[in-house]
This record gives sequence, structure tokens and C-alpha cells, in this order.
Amino acid sequence: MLTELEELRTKALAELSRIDNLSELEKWRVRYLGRKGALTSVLRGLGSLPIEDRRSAGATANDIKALLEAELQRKEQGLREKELVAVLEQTRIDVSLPGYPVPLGRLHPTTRTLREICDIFVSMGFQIVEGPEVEWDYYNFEALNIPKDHPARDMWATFWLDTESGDRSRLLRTHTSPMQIRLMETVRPPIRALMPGRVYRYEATDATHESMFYQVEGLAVDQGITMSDLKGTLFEFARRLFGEGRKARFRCDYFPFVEPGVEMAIDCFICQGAGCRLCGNTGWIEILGAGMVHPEVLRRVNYDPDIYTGFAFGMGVERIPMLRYGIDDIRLFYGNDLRFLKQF
Ligand code: FA5
Repeated sequence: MLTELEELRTKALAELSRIDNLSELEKWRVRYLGRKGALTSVLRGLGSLPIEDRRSAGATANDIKALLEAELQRKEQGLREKELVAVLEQTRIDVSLPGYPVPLGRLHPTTRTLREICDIFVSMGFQIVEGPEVEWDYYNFEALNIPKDHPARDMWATFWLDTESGDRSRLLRTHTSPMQIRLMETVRPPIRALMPGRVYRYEATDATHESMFYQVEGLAVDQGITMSDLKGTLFEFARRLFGEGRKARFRCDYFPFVEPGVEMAIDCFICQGAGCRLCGNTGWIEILGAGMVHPEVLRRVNYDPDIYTGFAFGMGVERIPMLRYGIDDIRLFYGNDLRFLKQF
């Protein structure tokens, strides 16, 4: 029996030393240490030994069992470590590889321009005020001295809300001028305010006209404000935004809510004033309408026109980056073509 046990031990250890993976190891365990394994069946045969041999054979068998179990554990630990190293090798992170580039967003040219315009006027003491895009007829027209059925309404082709019911009291604002009234209704002079926002016009689009665009409204009301304040403010604005080289001009224009009214234009950057498609062969691009606030408008908001005077202006925002960057079609701004937008 002892010889049999010795042979079993040598054989088991020899086999164990050749094993190089966990599934073979499990088979080995079943073969020697399992319930029907070789060692167990030897132990079962102990009962048939004479009593004097039984004890020493039993002790040897138990020693072998303990040895094999210890060796099994050692081997298993070794194999598991080897397996882990292999997995780590395969999934090793190469920290020297370049990372994935994170695309940088950028500001839309309109946003950039709006911010620049606001900065310039804020530095001159103007405050920024915002208001609704869905507007009442009263603020968009009536209070601005444009009564119902007045021909001047044709100047602003309007998107009406509630068209089915035929109700014509609500609309998408056609300009930012209604903000003049909203502001004057709530505060007393002196006022220096800048009011940016989206406006909408129900008209055909072309290189310089969109049906949705941005305007910035300016309003200054106080005692003793004159036309030269208006001109000084706007020419200084043009100088700061476009630089010394660009020419600006004032010409008479008509808006029912100002008297006198003017338009301001900048010489065309593409043809340098010679005439081209963008400037409609005039050499000039109109950027804003302006004038002295009409006494009727002041009366509407309970300001006494004998005490207070004011100037107002409204400029188209997109026309400014068009002038500065040489963009010859306003429709590019909201066409969402990233090739265009990425250039800014
Ligand atoms: C007005 O909207 C007046 N509210 C401006 C004003 C304010 C005058 C205060 C007097 C006092 P007008 O319709 O001309 O005016 O538009 C003003 C500016 O908006 C224009 O000079 C132009 O730069 C821009 N603009 C007008 N229509 C469009 C359009 N369809 N697409 C893009 N820009 C436009």
C-alpha cells in the first residue's frame, strides 16, 4: 500500500508540473483529489489492511493528500497570475498615443457682431434692454405713429399671428422700434438704451434681405438732445467698428416715428464705392435708419416734447459682418452650412 501511495504521489506531482492552464488543472484535481479520484479510492481501501499497517498507511495517505492540495493551490495561484498578466498585456494602454481631438465650437458671426456692437455702446453709457418677438400691433405700429391703414405700414411686410380669425392685433415684430415705446412707458428720462433682437419680415429674400434677421435699436432721450448728438454717436460707432478707412454718410429718409429721419450707409467694401451686385451698383450699403424721436411718439408715452427731445436708430446686424468680412449674400448666415460658419 505504501509503495502504491508513493507511486501515486510521484505521478501526480509529475503531471502537475506539466500543466499550464486552469482547465487542465481542474481535470487533474478531479483525477486525484475528486470523490472518485485515485487518492480517495486508495483511502477507501485502508479498511481492508491489517490493523498494524492501517495507521502508518493512513498517515502517509493523509500527508500525500495535504501535499497534493497545497501543490494544487500553489499551481492555481501561479496560473491565475499568468492569466492576468496576459490579459493586461493585451489591453495595455499606450499613453504615448495622441488623444482624440475635441472639436472647438465657435461663435456665430451674428453673435460676435452683436457683442461688439453692444460693447461699443455700453462704453458710451448705453444700457442693454431686451423685449418680446411676438408683439402687439399697438407697439409695432400704432404707438410709433403708424395708424391702421396708413401707407407707411407697407414699409414693413408683416407676419400676422391668428391669420385664420382675421385678427390683426398680434404679429412677429418687424423691427426693434416697439422697444422704444415699451421702455419709455416704464422709465423717465434720461434714457440711453440699446435694444438688440430678432425681427421678421414677410418679404422675398435676396443677397441683402432675409425674412428673419437681427436689429439693434438705440434710444437716447433727455433735455437738449440734438441731431448732432445722433450724428456724433453714430459716426463714432462706425469709426470704432469699421476703422478710420471706411466712409459713412447720412442722407434724408422717412420713418413715421422720427422727424427728421435719416439713413446711414457705409461705402461698399467689395467695389470700394464703384458699384457692384452687393451694393446694388450704388457704391453704398445702408446699415441703419435713424432720426429725432417724433413729438407725437413722446406725447404717447407722456413725455412733454417741449422739455424732452431724443434720437433713435435701428440697424441691421448681419449687414455689418457682410461689410467687414466681404460676405456677399445674407442668406449664408442662417443656411447652417458649416463650411461657411467655420470660417469665423
Ligand atoms: C427700420 O426697421 C426702422 N425701425 C429703423 C429706425 C429705428 C429708424 C429708429 C428710425 C429710428 P428699416 O426697415 O430701414 O428701418 O430697417 C433698418 C435696417 O435693418 C436697415 O438699414 C437694414 O440694415 C436692415 N434690414 C432691413 N430689412 C432687412 C432685411 N430684409 N434683411 C436684412 N436686413 C434688413
